[in-house]
Amino acid sequence: MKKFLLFFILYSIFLSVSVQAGEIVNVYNWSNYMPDDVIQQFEKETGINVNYTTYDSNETMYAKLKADPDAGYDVVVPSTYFIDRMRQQNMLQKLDKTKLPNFKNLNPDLLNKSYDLHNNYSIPYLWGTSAIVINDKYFAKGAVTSWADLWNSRLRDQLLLLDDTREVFSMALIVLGYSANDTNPDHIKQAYEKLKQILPNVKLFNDEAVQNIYIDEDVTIGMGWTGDIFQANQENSHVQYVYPKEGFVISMDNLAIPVGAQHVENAYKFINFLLRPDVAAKISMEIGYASPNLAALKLMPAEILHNQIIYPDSVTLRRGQFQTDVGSTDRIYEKYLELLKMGA
Ligand code: N2P
Repeated sequence: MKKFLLFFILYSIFLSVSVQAGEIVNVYNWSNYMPDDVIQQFEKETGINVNYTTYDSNETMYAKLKADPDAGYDVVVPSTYFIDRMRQQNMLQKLDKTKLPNFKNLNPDLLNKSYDLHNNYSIPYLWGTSAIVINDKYFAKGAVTSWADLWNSRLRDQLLLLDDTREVFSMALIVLGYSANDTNPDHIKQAYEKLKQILPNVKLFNDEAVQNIYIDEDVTIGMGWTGDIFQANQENSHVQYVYPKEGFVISMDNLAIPVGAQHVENAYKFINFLLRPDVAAKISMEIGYASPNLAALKLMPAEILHNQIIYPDSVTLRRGQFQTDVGSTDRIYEKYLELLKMGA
């Protein structure tokens, strides 16, 4: 009996170790960026466990991988401008597209861009914008139409700004008439000076709880990202998204496999699963960001495809600026954001 028990214990340890060793994928994604049931569906269909952790900014994810390339992440989701940087710094694996048959579902218009000319390192996941958010109980429609309006002294201590270096600076650069991807240190300094003037209006910087803050009306005006505001608007229809007349930023986030990934085959399976039309449609509709997956768009109802928060019309889209890498200038941006937040 004892021997049998010992054998049984050893056998179960062996089993659990071998299952865990092969059947896992470590996914490191933006917070609030994938529905739980998509993860569960993948686990159920494949038997691969998803070890899912989140980050709040490209900078956090990048710093973690830079400090420890063997951190064990198998899939990460950098924005295009970080794909560019990480690819150049040999932080990402070259992808074998034969392992991603669902790649064919992607919109060709969103592929082969300068940040990764042949999509050898990145697979588009979702795209979206950042714009003004108002609660129309407190701000009449049409009363706030431009980023510049957020500097109005009547908004003292009221604004939510995204806790994201490039997004905050883009707002100021656009107001000053510069590109959101400006690399001229003098322009960035001017943007910093401009942002210092908005500080008295800032109630908080946040990027992880944005939707709840607007739903609960803890803040009734500020900035936000597409998906957070789509979801907030579903819960509280007074939360509205306004595309500023001076222009706004368009960003896309992309699936990639870091060089240190230990479960590469599972990473491919996971990415290919996310590219499946039904899965991509579910993600886009639940999270509220636009899908780069053409086959998925075909599965979506008209009310989603015509939702102005997720899919702004072509005239509005023309005011969008696609976010690109600013190289080492990013350090200047980060330094100024720190200074700014110290004064907040
Ligand atoms: C997820 C935010 C990701 C958008 N909550 C940044 N492009």
